[in-house]
Amino acid sequence: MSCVDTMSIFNIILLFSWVTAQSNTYDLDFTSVVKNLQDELHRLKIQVENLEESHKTCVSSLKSFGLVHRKRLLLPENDQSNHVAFSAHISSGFTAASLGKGHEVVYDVSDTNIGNGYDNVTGTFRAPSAGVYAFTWTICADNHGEIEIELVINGRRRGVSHVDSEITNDLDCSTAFVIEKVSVGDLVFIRSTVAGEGLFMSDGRARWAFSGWKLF
Ligand SMILES: *[C@@H]1O[C@H](CO)[C@@H](O)[C@H](O)[C@H]1NC(C)=O
Ligand SMILES: [Ca+2]
Repeated sequence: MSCVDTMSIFNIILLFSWVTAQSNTYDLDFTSVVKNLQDELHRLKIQVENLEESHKTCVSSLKSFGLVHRKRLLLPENDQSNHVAFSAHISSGFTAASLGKGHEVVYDVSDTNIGNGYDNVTGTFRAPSAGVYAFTWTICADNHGEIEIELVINGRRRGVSHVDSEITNDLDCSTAFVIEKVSVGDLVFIRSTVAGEGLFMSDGRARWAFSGWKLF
């Protein structure tokens, strides 16, 4: 079933107004003209009524498809303009000395970057759109490794985690999770808060990772 084009109703209403105006201005010498116009007017009235009726039927049958179908009609499935999700990891192990204190962690491999918000050169995620986002990160200490890491959103600490692996051949990982409302253009990254010590693992066994996605 196809919907009645509302423009055609408007066109008929315009014509209807014009016909009404014309019939008011013609004098009695044009009785036959007026009669023709009245006939035409009557025909158009019926047509408008029919269109209104089928428009009503059309709208109620669209509603009966339910919420999911109505959403699909408004938002095509291939519309991904609002989708944001990224996931990145560090490609190899490193030392505390190479990271240092107060430095941004760069996850050099982008696994997923829908919306292109994550930059694998700087390590910063820049929110492509406003919304409520989930962020998660994992840190892994290798031999004698210890570090504290914070999640920074617009310069403010929004999460923190710590690993400490004192013993050789020991391995200690930590995963943290934060949900935060962000505005478009907000900057989100992971940073070391201390100098740390020892080694950090990021390989086939366990790795440093940073992910985020827009919930709604
Ligand atoms: C880093 O990001 C660039 C630009 O998005 C991409 O082309 C490249 O494949 C990424 N590199 C890795 C190792 O993920
Ligand atoms: Ca320690």
